[in-house]
Amino acid sequence: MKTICILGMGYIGLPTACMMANNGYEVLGIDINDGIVNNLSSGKLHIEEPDLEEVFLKAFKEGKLKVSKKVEKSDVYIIAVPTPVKEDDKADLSYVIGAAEMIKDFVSKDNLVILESTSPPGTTRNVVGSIIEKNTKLAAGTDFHLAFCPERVLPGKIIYELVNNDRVVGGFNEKSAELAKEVYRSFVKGSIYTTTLETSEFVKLAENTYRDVNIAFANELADICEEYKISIWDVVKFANMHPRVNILNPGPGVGGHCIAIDPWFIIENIRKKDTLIEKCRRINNSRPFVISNKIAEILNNIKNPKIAIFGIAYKENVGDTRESPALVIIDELSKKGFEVFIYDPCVTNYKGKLNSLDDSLNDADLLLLFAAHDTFKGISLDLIAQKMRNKNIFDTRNFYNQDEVEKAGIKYYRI
Ligand code: SAJ
Repeated sequence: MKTICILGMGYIGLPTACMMANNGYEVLGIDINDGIVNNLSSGKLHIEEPDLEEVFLKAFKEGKLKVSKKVEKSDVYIIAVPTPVKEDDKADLSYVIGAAEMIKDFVSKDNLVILESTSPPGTTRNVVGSIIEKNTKLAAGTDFHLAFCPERVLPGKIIYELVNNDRVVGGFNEKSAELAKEVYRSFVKGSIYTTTLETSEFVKLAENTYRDVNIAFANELADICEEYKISIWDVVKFANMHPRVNILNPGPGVGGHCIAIDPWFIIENIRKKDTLIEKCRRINNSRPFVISNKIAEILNNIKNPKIAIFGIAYKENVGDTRESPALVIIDELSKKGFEVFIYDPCVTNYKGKLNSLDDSLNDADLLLLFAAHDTFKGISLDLIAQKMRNKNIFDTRNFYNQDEVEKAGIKYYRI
């Protein structure tokens, strides 16, 4: 197998395409978005991610990675398109279906088709496999090979984790799994385990759900700690000194394109009602409202209150605002009549208005620290205090040191 066609040039498809192109394959990257295709075809990236530029430019300059809107005949087809969640909390498989439709006329005998997009169990077999089988009259597992290879990389560390993380590859049968394993082996240094299609689909969902449930637990503990007037941050720190305890951090909500979405895919087709998974999703989704209510209490007596929000990316040191709870907080605060100024030097593709540091801080009544970007460490607390009208910091990430904040004459509030 020498040629690979990858559908979806996003956060996962593009880095994967680069790695495969730099490790022996001729890769054709496909995207339905003209802007992305034009940019990549002229050597320009649309995603900010450490080390991505280097691997992309290598693949691009050596002619191993080409980008187009049109699928061509290949040995391997990899689908790496988004699977958002719909209003009814069910998976929106329209991009996966669209991608399968795009390749169905090209798949021929002995080709390998891989789904990477996080999907409800059964999607590889019943959606992707079915579309190809119906169209080609070829049988999955015998005439063509079918696999699910979920990505596990952390935004902000994508290239490192793409190479070093272990992978769990599901196959229609052993042959399909082994062939898919071989493709990833070209650049993955971690172990690659093989299993069935549905197990690997479920494993991916279980990983992200584990994190969501753990964060919901931390958020619930945070609320309880508040009643007891003890610090959740101390509780997490000390509890995690136990060798078998690892509580994650509470926060202003769970964002991003994975953890806030994937738990719904586990429960969407099951008979069991009232699941822990759904409860945890709802706890995490309620966080932006909890935070905005607390801010409203703090600023209760202030006329025409102005809030400076530091960081609206869904988490620290990334530029991605997808599913960011900050957007819900901004909406809530605006509805309550607050003037909200946004300072986020990491974010480049936000559709709303971003403000400068000065414009955000000048005469502000409260600084809300949402995403704990490293660059915020360089902004002195004295400068912050000097510019604000009323000096309040609400820290959702345990980012600031309370003593230092108070020494600068700022009132400090923390989850
Ligand atoms: N968060 C907390 N408390 C924490 C950790 C995170 O509130 O202790 C919040 C973050 O602020 C953020 C959200 O959760 O809003 C998700 O951040 P994250 O760093 O936990 O995860 P993602 O979404 O950036 O990446 C996850 C990873 N999954 C796991 O760690 C199990 C990554 O490995 C996956 O590849 C990725 O989802 C994905 O694409 O599925």
